[in-house]
Amino acid sequence: MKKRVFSGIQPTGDIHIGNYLAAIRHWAAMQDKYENIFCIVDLHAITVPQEPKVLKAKIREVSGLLIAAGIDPARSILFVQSHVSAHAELAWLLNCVIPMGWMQRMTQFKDKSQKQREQVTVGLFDYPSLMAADILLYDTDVVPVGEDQKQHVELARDTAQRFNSIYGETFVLPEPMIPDVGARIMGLDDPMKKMSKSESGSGHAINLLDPPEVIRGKIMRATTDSLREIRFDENRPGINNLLTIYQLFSGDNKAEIESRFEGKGYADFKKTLAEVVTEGLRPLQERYRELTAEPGRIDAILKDGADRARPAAEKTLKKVMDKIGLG
Ligand code: AQP
Repeated sequence: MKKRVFSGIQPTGDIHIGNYLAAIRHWAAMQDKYENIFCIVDLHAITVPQEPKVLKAKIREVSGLLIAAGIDPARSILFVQSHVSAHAELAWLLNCVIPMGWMQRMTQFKDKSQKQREQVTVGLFDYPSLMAADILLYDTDVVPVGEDQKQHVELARDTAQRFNSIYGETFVLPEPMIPDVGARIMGLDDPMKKMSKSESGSGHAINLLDPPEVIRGKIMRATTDSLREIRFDENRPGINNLLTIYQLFSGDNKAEIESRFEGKGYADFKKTLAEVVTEGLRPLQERYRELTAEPGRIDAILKDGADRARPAAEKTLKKVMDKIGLG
């Protein structure tokens, strides 16, 4: 029996190479090894304000990008979270099991609530409970994510354990799967901050649909340091981040890369990096254009995905309600 993978992505902002290198490309690569469910988590997206028309369009855009990046709807289930109501229902039930103290320790809420200030919603605080519901509904074994989501997957596991110990064996305990390289891609303008969709600076992130000249401009302006040596060094976050991006797109090892750029300047390295990233994204961009030229194709894939996800989700929800004594 193959293990089950579940992972999600928010249809917010522009999907960037951090999302791609740490999560999406691994999802695509592991499709034969695991049984896969990938979810466009629109209920998570509304934990911060969204423009309704933009949100609707982003759901299609992100779905199209996942398919263009290699998620095969024949081998994997791809669907939109709000199309399967069991996600919101289980989140409520888990709210009544998760202690407040666990939620108060979540660092992403602390970071995001500082950005939102007076607009912070209860939903933003409750985000990890909904994420636990997403994962636990499908008897998930493995959750491939970037480093920033590790704490939330651990909370899902702790929640499963707590529920099982109160009500008896119910949930499978999920494990996070974090890549060894590229688990946290940093912003090009500020390599101390993780690359993020919600950062506004035009030089912050390389987006998957950026044209070559935009990619080149962002990389040429990327923050480095006043040293000249092109070497992997965690104490030099700017150049280290660019080299990591180079490593992941080229597939070469660190020693090969360092010797290739020995004695070269930052400008030469950045030009080559821009070419490698542009070439790495070209097939994905072409497939995305082909896919979006066919009206209704993405909607049909998403409907089929929800129809395939729903029975498993409803079965788990019913089991949980029975255990709690509801209905
Ligand atoms: N900078 C990053 N480096 C590595 N992995 C990252 N991920 C996000 N940013 C980086 C991973 O991408 C997957 C999907 O992300 P998401 O949209 O569900 O969640 P997020 O972490 O909230 O993404 P962003 O880009 O930071 O968006 P905002 O600004 O809206 O918060 C996840 O596996 C995530 O770990």
